[in-house]
Amino acid sequence: MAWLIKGGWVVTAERVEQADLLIEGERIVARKPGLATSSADVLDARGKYVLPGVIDAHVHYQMPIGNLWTADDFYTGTAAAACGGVTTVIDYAEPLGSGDRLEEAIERRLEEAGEKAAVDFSLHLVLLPGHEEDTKALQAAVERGLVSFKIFTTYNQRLSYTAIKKCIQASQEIGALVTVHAEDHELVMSAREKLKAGGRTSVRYHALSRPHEAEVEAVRRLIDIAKECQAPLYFVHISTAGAAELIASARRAGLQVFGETCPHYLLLTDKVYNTEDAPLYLMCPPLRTREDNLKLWEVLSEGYFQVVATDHCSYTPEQKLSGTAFWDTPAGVPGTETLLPLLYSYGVREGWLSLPQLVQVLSTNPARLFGLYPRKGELNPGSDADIVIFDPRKEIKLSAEALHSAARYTPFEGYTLKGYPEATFLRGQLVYYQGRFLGRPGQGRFIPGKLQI
Ligand code: DUC
Ligand code: ZN
Ligand code: ZN
Repeated sequence: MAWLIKGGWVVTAERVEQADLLIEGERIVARKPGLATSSADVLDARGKYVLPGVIDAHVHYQMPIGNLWTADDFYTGTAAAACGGVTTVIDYAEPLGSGDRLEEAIERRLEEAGEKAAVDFSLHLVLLPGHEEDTKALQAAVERGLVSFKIFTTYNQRLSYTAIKKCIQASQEIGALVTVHAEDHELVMSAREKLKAGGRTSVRYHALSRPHEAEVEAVRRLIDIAKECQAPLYFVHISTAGAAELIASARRAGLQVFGETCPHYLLLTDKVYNTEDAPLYLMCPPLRTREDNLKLWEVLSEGYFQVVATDHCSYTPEQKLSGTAFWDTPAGVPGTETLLPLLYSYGVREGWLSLPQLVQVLSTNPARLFGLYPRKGELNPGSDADIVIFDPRKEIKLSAEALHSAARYTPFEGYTLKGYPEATFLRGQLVYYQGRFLGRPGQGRFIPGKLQI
């Protein structure tokens, strides 16, 4: 099967240029103006952008929490992803407890994802207390293609700051990248206890229960550790201006500190917690203020954040509304399908990001950081033919009805989008075209990460 994508504006991390793309089988084989062939299907891309497939570097599909499961499994989650121009997702292999062997957690997750995924996938490996000591298992994980580890400073899964230092050192020796959910546990717990003591337990108090300072303090301490170890460190879902500034200044000082933020932290504020729909917007860390939104855009625009991902963790409205307090409402929002069009409309059109920057933060940078480059994140001959045709003139009002996640709602309901994906190719196969998903479960492959040395 061959495709010729003709006459579009090809956008890469470096530039925008008018060129044709020739796809044969699963790969891109040529990129230049004026390509012609009689043996390929032709897609007319005039007036459209041709982008490398988006990589959502932070998703949670098919995840149990208490006696609930996320609404999206690997099939519905990745089908929705394809409809948003996302061709690779990075989910998590998570051990059941500190006693669970990492190898088993990895094989379990590979099987779950492999059966159902409709786009390609990679996995971060969650480490629970004690796993950081098992350097043999960490090494084996890297050899299996899991080149990034995930740790927490809060929740039951948390590692102490001392254990985190060991983890960072061990990972550095192996060459793996540590990614971290940074909220200081003591500060979160003390805010929670104060609210509980005052009877302020509803979701209205969610933002106060996980204060800005908790994120800022954890980021500050972790940057100090990264500096001491001279090691790289990646912060997931940064939500506050304070943490963003710390990451920017660490990078200015030459540290290998990486930052990720999410569309909800760029666009939404904690005002929604005063509405009836508050539970639908509950995620951790919580939404912040307009000033935080603006600082995050600024830091992203200046290149101090490397990745925008979604932390897609979807529940239905019924599941979200089943809680009674801020601590027992399932945390997380859907987002993968709307990642690209939101970032285009509110990032590129508003002047925060150039088109090459859009490609950097949604595709090329996550591909590089998580060992998928140049197979992913690039539009060169030899790269996988993961391609989005994006129509900058298509205007829509976002509505969950037109989306594909099993969540059946979007936190961005009613947002106006100018620019929307028209087609998505996954390794040369058309998996989405003009509103319709054309792929199938199990079509997605595990892409082993490779350390870049
Ligand atoms: N926060 C997380 O850290 N993970 C999943 C969902 C959420 O809200
Ligand atoms: Zn998290
Ligand atoms: Zn997450």
